[in-house]
Amino acid sequence: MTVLIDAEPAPLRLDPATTALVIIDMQRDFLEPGGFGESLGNDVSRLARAVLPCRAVLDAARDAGLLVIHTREGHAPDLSDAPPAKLERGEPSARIGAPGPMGRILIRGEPGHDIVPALAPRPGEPVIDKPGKGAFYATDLGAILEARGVQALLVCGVTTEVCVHTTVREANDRGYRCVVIADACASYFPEFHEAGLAMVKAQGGIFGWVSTSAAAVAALR
Ligand code: C5J
Repeated sequence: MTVLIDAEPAPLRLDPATTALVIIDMQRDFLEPGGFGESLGNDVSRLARAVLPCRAVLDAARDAGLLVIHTREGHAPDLSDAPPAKLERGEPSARIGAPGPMGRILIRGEPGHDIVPALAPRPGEPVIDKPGKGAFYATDLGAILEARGVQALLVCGVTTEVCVHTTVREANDRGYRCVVIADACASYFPEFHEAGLAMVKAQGGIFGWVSTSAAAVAALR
């Protein structure tokens, strides 16, 4: 059975059996004080608004039997998967790998790398650890989606114009229909959030569709 999701630039018909929810990088390092986001000088409180809408879509997706995938941006403790160009940015005391209040910044296995408790993955839900901004780069995401016959993605998470956008662009080029859930995404820069969403749906949906958590939940119930 297919469902119709209200979206821009136009409503989209989806088959829940071939649709996955992808929640991008809802990690303590980005959402809580003392992590990577704050080390870059950002006001991390701006991302909190995405948690409840994300949770609403997550609950509806789980109830509807969608494949749910979580991603985390981070690096190996020896930093072997982090390019120098990424490592050398920022104040030396607050760079990737530096010690912080939630452990080493953006390092796998450290408390800051965890997904926030409200959105904790359930056993069986794939968690994609990615060294880059896009969730397809240097990960198994493409193979997982292909193996499950996925054709469309509902995309939530942070930040809108960085990891959400990069992932949607990668997915769009791979042929996936992407629906970005506007209020379940957030940015440290409200104007970048708005511009990022506008870019997705412009030109007839050049990268995909934009919808809301309420519309996604209504479609999946
Ligand atoms: C950033 C992300 N903003 N998850 N990462 O560095 O968007």
